[in-house]
Amino acid sequence: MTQTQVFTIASIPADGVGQEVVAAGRRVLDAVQAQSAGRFAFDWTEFDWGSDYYARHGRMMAEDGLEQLKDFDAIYFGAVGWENVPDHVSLWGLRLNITQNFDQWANIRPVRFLPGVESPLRKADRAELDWVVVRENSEGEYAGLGGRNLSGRGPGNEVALQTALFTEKGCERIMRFAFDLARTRAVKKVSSVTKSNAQQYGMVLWDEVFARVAADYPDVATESVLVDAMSAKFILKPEELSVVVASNLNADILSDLGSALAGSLGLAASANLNPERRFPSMFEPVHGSAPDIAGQGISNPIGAIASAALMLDHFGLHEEARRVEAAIEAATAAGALTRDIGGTAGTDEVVDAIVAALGADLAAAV
Ligand code: GGG
Repeated sequence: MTQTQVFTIASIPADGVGQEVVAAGRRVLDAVQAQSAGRFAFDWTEFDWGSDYYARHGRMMAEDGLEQLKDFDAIYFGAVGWENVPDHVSLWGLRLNITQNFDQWANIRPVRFLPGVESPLRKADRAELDWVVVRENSEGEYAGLGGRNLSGRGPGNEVALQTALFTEKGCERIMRFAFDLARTRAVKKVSSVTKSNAQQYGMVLWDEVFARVAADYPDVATESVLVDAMSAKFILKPEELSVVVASNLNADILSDLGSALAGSLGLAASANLNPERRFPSMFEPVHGSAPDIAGQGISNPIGAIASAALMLDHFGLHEEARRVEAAIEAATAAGALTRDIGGTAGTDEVVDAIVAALGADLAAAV
């Protein structure tokens, strides 16, 4: 008898719709596990960290939270942000605490157009659109460097510094990651997002490293585009995109634009990777906690489920990852759509459709 391979997963649903979409992703992974005939299993541990935890303990996660997480194979995350905690406190206290301290320096955010989901882009009906935003996830504008001072001068005189950090090493590793990813794709191209006309230190270093790294990948096409022009390109010429590499803030903004163009922020998946695997990587939908719809059972689970597919890839379960992605497509094509993408289905109905599609594809294969 073959031994079951066990993957340990720390789940942190955290705030708002994070609770519903993590539960949805777990249901899909339960189905994948059940269909594996004992080949592999997921061993879940759930952590109740987040803004409710903050209300009880005055912090977003346990003091030794990183120690508790460090030996898991992966972290499955929901969303962070609630009205009882200032946004910068909740973000730095939980999500960024994990991404920064576990050196999850590569954040991949695929932009996928799904059948049955209307895009605000008319072009999406005519062209095959599929690109991935690679976000530098450890430094740039999110380095957390700066401070506030001079408040003693009185009201209206305070000063704040928010300093972006660009290191040659940080730029080089994310760019090599982007080029290696481009080599695995049908269109071998990397677009670098810059703003070096205005930001003459950090972004000029970014451009120089990009040119140097590009020279090692002569088989991959390149372009360097200002962030303002890139946002126009996302809308006007998205068919020219394959891998888009950008600094922390620029990539965050562009990936929201990308998922909105695909139909909804609720669809977008992401993986925060520590490629060296010194620490667990973290998988989460791009969207936040959505307080306006939380607890109503209507949130879109697809971003979280597609993030679970990225986690399967991370475990080396590539066939299963493709099956989950195909099941998502089958569900949307059949009209299992939440309200944000023009349907009337609730979260559970969409999960039911995805789980059914997984079962149907397995039945067809035997
Ligand atoms: N699941 C992603 C999430 O909770 N995001 C909350 C957020 O505000 N993130 C800001 C950022 O990642 O830049």
